[in-house]
Amino acid sequence: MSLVLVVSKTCPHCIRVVLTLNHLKIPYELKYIDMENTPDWFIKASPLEKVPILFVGDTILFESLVIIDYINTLVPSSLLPNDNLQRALNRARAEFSQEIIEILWSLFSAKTLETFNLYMKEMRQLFSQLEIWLQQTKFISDNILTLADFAYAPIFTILPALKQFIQFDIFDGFPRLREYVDNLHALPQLQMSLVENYDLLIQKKIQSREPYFLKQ
Ligand SMILES: N[C@@H](CCC(=O)N[C@@H](CS)C(=O)NCC(=O)O)C(=O)O
Repeated sequence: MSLVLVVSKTCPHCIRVVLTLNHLKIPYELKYIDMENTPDWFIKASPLEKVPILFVGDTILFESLVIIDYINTLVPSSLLPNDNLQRALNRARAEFSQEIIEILWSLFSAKTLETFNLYMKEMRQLFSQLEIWLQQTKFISDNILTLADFAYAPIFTILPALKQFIQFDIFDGFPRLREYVDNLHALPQLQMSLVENYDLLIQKKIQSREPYFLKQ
């Protein structure tokens, strides 16, 4: 069955799907769309008008975590644990990453010091949970890389792209999380899943939101 993945270049939900396909060496066609100017065919195809969507033949899959779950079934060696409860836990921890994406983007778009501090507080609460999990296992849900880690891998790629603009240490007080993120960023599959001018695109996107920390 042919796989056609529709993404936008800076979307973390999309990069996690590209990464999973690349990691599992599954052939696919990639279509980029501009979210500022979405084509009609995309609006018709995507139930929530969001990327990513995956065409599996004529069937359209949406929701990135569901898509990577499906992709994982296409190969004999699964990235999910065999045990039903551990598999459910893996999915639950992957779901937790959705919350982090939301707050991270809000943090990097915050217009005032007050909202920035508010999002930072929320972010640090979520980080505390990740730090607890990462004290138990090397990766987010196991001592080996599992599907849940593919959910987290693209989230923090915006940090190296923005390093010249950031004067705060988001991982201060979270040593295991810092280590985990460094390990994820060292994955060659992740770097090859980012578009060539990714850093520049992220910088432009954040600058266009005129966040508080850029104005200091
Ligand atoms: N829960 C969805 C979220 C997808 C999502 O929020 N995608 C963003 C881009 S990263 C989007 O398409 N937003 C609509 C827009 O930019 O107009 C998933 O995991 O796939």
